Amino acid sequence: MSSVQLHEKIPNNVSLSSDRRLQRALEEWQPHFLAWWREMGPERFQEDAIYLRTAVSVDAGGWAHFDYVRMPEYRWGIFLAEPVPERRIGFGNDFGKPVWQEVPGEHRNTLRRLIVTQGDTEPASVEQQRRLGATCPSLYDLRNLFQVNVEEGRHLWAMAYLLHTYFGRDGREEARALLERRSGNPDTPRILGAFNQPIDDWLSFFMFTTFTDRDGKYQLLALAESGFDPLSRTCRFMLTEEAHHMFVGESGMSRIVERTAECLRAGKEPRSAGALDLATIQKYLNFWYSLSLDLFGSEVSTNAAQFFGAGLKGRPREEERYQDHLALEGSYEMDVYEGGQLVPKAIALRSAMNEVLRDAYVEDCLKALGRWNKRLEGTGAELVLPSRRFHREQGMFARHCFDPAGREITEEEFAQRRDEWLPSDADRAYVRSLMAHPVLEPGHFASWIAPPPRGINGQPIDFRYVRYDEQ
Ligand code: BYC
Repeated sequence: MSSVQLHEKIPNNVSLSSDRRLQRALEEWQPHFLAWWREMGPERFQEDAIYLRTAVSVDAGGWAHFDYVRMPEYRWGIFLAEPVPERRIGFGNDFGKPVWQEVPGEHRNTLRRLIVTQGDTEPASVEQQRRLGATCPSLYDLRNLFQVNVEEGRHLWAMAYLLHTYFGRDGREEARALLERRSGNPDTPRILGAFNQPIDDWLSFFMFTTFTDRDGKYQLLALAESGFDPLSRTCRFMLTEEAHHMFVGESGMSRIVERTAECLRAGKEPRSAGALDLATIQKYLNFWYSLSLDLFGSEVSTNAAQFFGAGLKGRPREEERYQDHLALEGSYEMDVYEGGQLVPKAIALRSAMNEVLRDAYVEDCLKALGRWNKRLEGTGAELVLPSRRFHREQGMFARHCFDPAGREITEEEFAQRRDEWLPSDADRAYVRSLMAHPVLEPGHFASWIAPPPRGINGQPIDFRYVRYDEQ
């Protein structure tokens, strides 16, 4: 097993000290990262002690250590999952050949683009969430937010490491640019759509961590299959952290839905009881789910075919789930536009890889929804996933309008009914009014969210997860 160097300036399990040039390059990047964190990381609470989990080893059981940490002192490190001995490329044109430990020249640009796109999302999400501390529903939730934020920071380190190590000068420039783009800034936006949307309230935060982090899970699963072994190992370790982010989203939403269900069962209108009504929850769900569907790219994509053919980005759990790892002959049936009409067509499987990945994602989202709906049992109400054609900005449905059931409608009808389906200004104002103040008393929770069933790492629910103003 590779040993973990925890006490170096940059904690790592990649023997960083044996490569002085790389170590120097990353040590030069580190202060820029910290300056970015101070400028664009969480507002307030930077000097407070937060009960955080830090990666200390990469083996299955004991990689996490919990303690109070000030966020700027978090031990952001470089951790790769253990190598799989004799690993071979699992799909595409080079199927069966040994995996690459260096970047093959012919795949250099494509691979760099994939890594930059992945890397760009990590700081973006921290920027999007930076103001949430001011309206947190409890210390428990505040701590979870910061845990997600520091781990996104670590994921940024993971991608910056790959760029510095394998892409020379271009890689160093790209790593700097990851710290320079800004979520939502029209002049220097983040690369992907969903990462330029503000996340200024906790309903959006929990929807984002349920649906957008779940895109992260599927993209990481696809990149974990990569023939470029350092990327695969990096993504495998990131997936262990990603699971916690989805837990934060899904359990946060469950607790919101539980509060709403309590009101409904008691015959109270949720808004009158300081909770969230189901119509508002559904609209936020529609919004974040549709933006997250966009993150899988076009239904028919030559990029996706190229990524697969080159052995750079596979299908989740390629070896166990699929028999044909070349995907040269199969096809995928989907409706496509021809002469303005949607008609069923068989698309060459490699060109449909974005849709294959999106299918796995949708199936996983349905499971999350099923768990939320369990909380609503007995109320006669439920939440649903809208059609994947609804409110799309990428892919073939982007130039058309659909209602949430997937029925094609005119632009005028969409504009007229938009506020029935997506958060209106009034909905956003209501959500903001519910979340106007932070709840910072240990063990207390805002009116719109139920307490969690248990605390973090065996601690009680009223534990001081954030020791604010104690420095
Ligand atoms: N917004 O063939 P197309 C995560 C661009 S989340 C804006 O349709 P392709 C996380 C595309 O770049 C996971 N632009 O798509 C979660 C291309 O541009 P160029 C992040 C978009 O290339 C929460 C053009 O449209 N990881 O980790 O097959 C918190 C046509 O491309 C969008 C990855 O995404 C969009 N939504 O697939 C923190 C994995 N969609 O080349 C973190 C790496 C597409 O014409 N990225 N475009 O300039 C990829 O695998 C692919 O780039 C994509 C797109 C799946 C995103």
